[in-house]
Order: sequence, then structure tokens, then C-alpha cells
Amino acid sequence: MFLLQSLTPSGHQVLLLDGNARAMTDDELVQYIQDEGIELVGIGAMTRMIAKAYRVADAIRKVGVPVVIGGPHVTEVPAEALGQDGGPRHADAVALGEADETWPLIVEDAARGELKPIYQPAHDSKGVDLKPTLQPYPEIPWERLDLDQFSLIPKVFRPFMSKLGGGWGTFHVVPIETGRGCPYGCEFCTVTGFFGDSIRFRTNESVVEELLRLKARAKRERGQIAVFFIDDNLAINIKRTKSLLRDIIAAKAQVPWIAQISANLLRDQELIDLIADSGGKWVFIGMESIDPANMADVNKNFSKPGEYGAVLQRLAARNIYAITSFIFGMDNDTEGVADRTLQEIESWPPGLPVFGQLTPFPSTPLYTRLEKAGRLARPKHWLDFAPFIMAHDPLKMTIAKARSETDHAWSRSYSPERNAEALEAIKDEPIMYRISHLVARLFFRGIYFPQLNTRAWLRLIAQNRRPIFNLSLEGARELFKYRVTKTKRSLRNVPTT
Ligand code: B12
Ligand code: SF4
Repeated sequence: MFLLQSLTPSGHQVLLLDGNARAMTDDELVQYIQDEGIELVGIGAMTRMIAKAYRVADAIRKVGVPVVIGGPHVTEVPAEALGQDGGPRHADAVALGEADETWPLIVEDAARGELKPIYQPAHDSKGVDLKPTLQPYPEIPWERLDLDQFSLIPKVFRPFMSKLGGGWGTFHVVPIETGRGCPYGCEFCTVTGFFGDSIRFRTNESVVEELLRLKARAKRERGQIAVFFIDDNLAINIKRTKSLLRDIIAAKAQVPWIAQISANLLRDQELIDLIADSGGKWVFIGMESIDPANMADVNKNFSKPGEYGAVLQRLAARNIYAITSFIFGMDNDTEGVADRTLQEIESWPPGLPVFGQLTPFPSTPLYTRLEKAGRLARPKHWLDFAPFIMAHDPLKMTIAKARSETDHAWSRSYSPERNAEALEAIKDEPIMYRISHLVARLFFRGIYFPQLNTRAWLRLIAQNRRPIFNLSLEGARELFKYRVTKTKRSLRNVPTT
């Protein structure tokens, strides 16, 4: 949405709301729209939240404000949002595919009251969308944007955290893309179909310039900023990635960053060194399964489970850790898959494991395969969204079993005992690193066990009081030692007559 905002023709104002960061009821949202005099609402949604998007859109359209929906889901099934499949209509217009060039037209058409139902990028003679080249890339005015709703520090902790110093009153993780597209074509993935298998990159200069502006803002506001490079596979072209990371280092544009990189691309030691030197802290790795047969089934056998441990060791040696993502309910999964996976994970340097279930998103090769085989239990699962309940029958276990395996994996991975073990495994690392690891663990637990209020947070803190207390004590001692050394040094430098 930051990108679309900066592509908006002049003369229009765009207000941004992130439904995850600033939750509102439908009534509150409608009231907000009316109070602000908003004349067009744009909604971006993935399949997972499309039912909510439709509900919200219905409420907004009821008060006469037109709605346009964009993003992967409506691109795959546009007739649904437009009510052309026999169901109710939820949107006045849909934006198909990458909307960099169509969004300005949508805004102008809406301003004239002439919104069309479908906006599609120009295409070539074979009907393939012409994709934005990303060169030049629009300037996102990070230095001026109001990022308040996007701070990751829960409101309840902000006053306390800001007193700690070091700019910890706010912490923004800012999404930046350096390129689009992934040619790998994993069976369950929307990306290859949506962004195409041709990869496009911004210039190094434009990425570096954006990082420098962000860094300057963080310095000015004495806040903490990290970047999430949202490319699907940041190292998809290793030569180009290395050149980008070298340019970031040369320009001193390092900020702490996170990115998604597949395990097969992390064999290269020089790449890992550049990741570390350019500020890389966490790498999200779609490991999916520890079973090579599963990997072959979903067309992802370029990623080798046998290599995962070594990849994580290599990263950990440079203080880079991994968010390791696993999928249960794959065709070769049997009862006990969670324990087998946990056993492997716990033999690796500690990271942040996340567990999902194989989900047939519309228009993916997986969806087509399961549909043909008559295995879709809920063909339109997104309309009756049920978190962590599979929409198709796995081959070697039941839907209920896949759920309980997932539940077990989350419960064990973020239990107070496992948190303590993970901290023990990195006890020789610097204190700041260990604190950030524990904080990340407490947050990641919330992906599966939502921590939505102060009470939930307090309960979690109580459960993990021992490591929290020990790390706080050690941190306070380090801070005291640092202050004493600093005072001694400045006394030594006092000029004498
Ligand atoms: C970043 C990201 C996240 C972040 C989001 C954080 C953030 N604040 O940005 C996090 C990590 C939270 C996340 C989580 C998930 N994600 Co995600 N994520 C992405 C990722 C990598 C980048 C999104 C992005 O910004 N792309 C760049 C922009 C430019 O592209 P875009 O968003 O598609 O927008 C363009 C068009 O779609 C269109 N458009 C989009 N919205 C709108 C709105 C309007 C009004 C208009 C006109 C146009 C328009 O215009 C834009 C410019 O061209 C994508 C993959 C990808 N490359 O897109 C996956 C992706 C979107 N995620 C996906 C999934 C499945 C998930 C999860 C469900 C994973 C899980 N199992 O838990 C969760 C769900 C989160 C939730 N809230 O429920 C799938 C969605 C598939 C689908 N059909 O829905 C994707 C496509 C990845 C994949 N491998 O298939 N995700
Ligand atoms: S490597 Fe990642 S982004 Fe590329 S197709 Fe596979 S899952 Fe999708």
C-alpha cells in the first residue's frame, strides 16, 4: 500500500490502514470513512483474509462509497468479488495482477465517477501481462510517512521501553522490495503464476538510496527500524544479490534486515558473509518438510532437507538465525510428523520455527491437482475460513490429525521449557542478541496463540519469568559496566591546567 500511495496521481490524498496493525470493527471503519470524507476505498487482500475483505467491502458499499479490491486472490478469482459467479457482489471494481500502472487510472476513473469493473495491465499478443520493470522505481517518502500504527512494540510496553533508551519506544519493520518474481514454481505457491517466472530487479542505487533515507529517519527519531526485503527469494540471482549487498556495505546503508531465501541458495559462504556484513539478521527459509518425498511431491526438491542443518550452522556462525517454515498435511506425512520434525529442528541452532498446513490457493498447480483428484473437502475454503483446518484430505492422515500435529508443534516450539533450552544453546552470544531472540520467540508464539490483550502478555511473561529475569539482570550489569567505563574514559579526557 505504500507503493500504491506513492503512485497515486497528484491532487488526491491517500490514507493507509493496516487491518492487522490497527483493527477496527466494520462500524468503526465505516464511521472513519465518513468522518474523513473518503471517496474511494482500495482493499488489498490475500486468500486467507478475503472473506473478511468482502464483509468489510459490503459494509462500506452499503453507505455508498465505492470499493476496489486488488491482490492475489481477486486476480485468481475475479468473478467472485464482482458477483459474476452467482454469489453476491462485493466490489465495484477489481484490479488484476500488478497494479502499478492501473492504479492511477482507477483513481482518475473513480474521481470522474466512471469506475470500470475490471482493471487489467496491458498484455502482449499472447495475452501475457506486461510487467512493470521496476526501473525506475517510485520513491516511497519514508521520511514523511506516519508509521505509528506499524510499530511492533505493543502499546502497553511503549512507555516502559522508551525509558530504556536506545530508541526502543518504537520499532518499525518496513517492507521494501528489491525485485519481483520467482521461476521455481513450487506446486502450492501463488508467486510464479502471479508475478511470472521472469524476475525483475530494481537498480542497486535505488535500493541503497531508500535504505539511506530510512536509516536517516531512524537516527533523527531515535527509533529502531528494520527492513523486511519482501522479495520472494532475495538471492534468486546470487550474482545480483551479492552486488546489491556489496553496494549496501559500501554506502554504509546497513540496517538490520530480514529476507526470504530458499535453502539451496544458502550454500554459498561468500553470500552468507555479505548477508551478515550488510545487516542481515534473520532469514526466512521455506523448509516445508524434512521428508524428501514430500519435497518432490510439491515440486520443491531443489531444497534438500539433508542440507538444512548445515545451512543453519553456516548462518549461525555469522549470528544470522532462521525463521524456518514447515508445512504439515503433505501427501507423505503420517502420524508423528510433528515429533519427527521437532527432533530435527531441536538438533539445529535455535531459530523461529513456524508451522502451517498444505493449503490449495486458487489457480495454483496444487489446487488443480487436488480438484482433479476430487480431494477438495472445501473447494471455496476461503469463504468459510477456518484457521489451521485443512481444506482437502491429506493422503495418509485425517484433517483432524493434521490439526493436532500442528498444534503440538507450536505448543512445544514456544513452550517456556523450549524457550529456556534455546537460550541455553546461544548462551555464549552477546546479550543483545539473546534478548532479541527471546523477544522474537514471545512474539512468534502469537502467530498461533494470539496474544491480543495485556492479560495475555502478562501471563506469557509470568510463564517465562526465569529467562526474562536472568537476561534483565545480566543486561543491567552490562549497562552499568559500560557506563562506568564511559565515565572513567571521559574523566581521563578532562583537560587539566
Ligand atoms: C510480505 C508478505 C507477507 C508479510 C506481510 C507483511 C507486510 N506488512 O507487508 C507477512 C509475513 C505477515 C505475510 C504473511 C502471510 N502470507 Co504473505 N506474502 C508476503 C509477500 C512475500 C510480499 C507481499 C508484497 O508486498 N508484495 C509486493 C507487492 C508490490 O505486491 P502485492 O502485494 O501483490 O501488490 C501488488 C498487486 O497485488 C496489486 N494490489 C495489491 N493490493 C492491492 C489493493 C488495491 C486496492 C489495488 C488497486 C491493487 C492491489 O498492486 C500491487 C502493486 O502491483 C507475498 C509474496 C509476493 N511476492 O507478493 C506473500 C504472499 C502474499 N503471502 C502469502 C501467504 C499465504 C501468507 C500467509 C497466509 C502465510 C501463512 N501460511 O501464514 C500469511 C497470512 C498473514 C495474515 N495476516 O493473515 C501468499 C498469498 C497467496 C494467496 N493466494 O493468498 C503470497 C502470495 C506468497 C506465496 N508464496 O504464495 N506475508
Ligand atoms: S521458491 Fe518460494 S517463492 Fe519461489 S515458487 Fe517456491 S515457494 Fe514460491
